[in-house]
Amino acid sequence: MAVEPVVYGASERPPRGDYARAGADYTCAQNHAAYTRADHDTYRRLYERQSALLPGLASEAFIAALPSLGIKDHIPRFEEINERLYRATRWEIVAVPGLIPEVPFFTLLANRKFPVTDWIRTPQEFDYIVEPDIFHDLFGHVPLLFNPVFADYVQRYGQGGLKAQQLGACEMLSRLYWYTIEFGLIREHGGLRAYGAGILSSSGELPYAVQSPEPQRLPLQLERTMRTRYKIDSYQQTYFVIDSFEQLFDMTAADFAPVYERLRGLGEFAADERDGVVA
Ligand code: HBI
Ligand code: FE
Repeated sequence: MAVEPVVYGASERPPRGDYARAGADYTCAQNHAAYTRADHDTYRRLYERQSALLPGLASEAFIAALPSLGIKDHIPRFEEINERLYRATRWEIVAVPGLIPEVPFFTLLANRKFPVTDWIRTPQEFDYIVEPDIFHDLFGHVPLLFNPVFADYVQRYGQGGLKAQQLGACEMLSRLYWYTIEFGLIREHGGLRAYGAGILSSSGELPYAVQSPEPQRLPLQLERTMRTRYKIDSYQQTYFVIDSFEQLFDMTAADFAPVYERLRGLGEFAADERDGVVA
């Protein structure tokens, strides 16, 4: 499909986080003409800096999948990515105005739709932004949706989320999302590599998560992970390590209801609490 010419700032930029433009399922249209030259330049610069950091730090599956994003010198049109993504794993990305409530989020994932924030950070926020913007979602999350095993895990996670919501267990399940899809590490060739989007889209946290002696790294274990609290505005103090994406997929085959019951009676771990078991 020929890449259509980019039109700059042809229409009013939707105010960041303007949820009035979203439908009942919290999705909205990506107004590609509304991005300004500065928006496209920010995307290009972020992509350039982050992709240069990947060798030796990002998982092989991520590095292999990244070119599937296609465009790197301006913000891609979602339909261009969806053409390839749907062919690869029957997933598609949908535009959202930002973070959305858990049930609509789980519902989209359960239907193999990944919500991608449609605005980009300002040049002033180049190095750090707390909430996920289009670069975090596209660069961090979308490439691994081209990986069939990981793509099936994310859908299963969404289906599990809808069940967790009925059991009042969203907080425990969101820790699993946090410590895998957002901040997960994987063992490769005897070393550690990042596969979590929050690490892969961060210029500072990528080397920190994989190389720093500061944080603790534990083997991913369902109950320990679901009992471990996390912080959203600093580097992680605990990372959980898997051996393969199959391990993630197989882990979510079980019914989590009895696990939630068992965990409800047990205490939680602080984000930096050490218990001696090292990955
Ligand atoms: N909304 N757009 C968006 N992206 C997310 O990653 C996201 C969300 N809402 C809720 C959420 N993540 C987490 O609470 C999950 O753990 C459920
Ligand atoms: Fe994310």
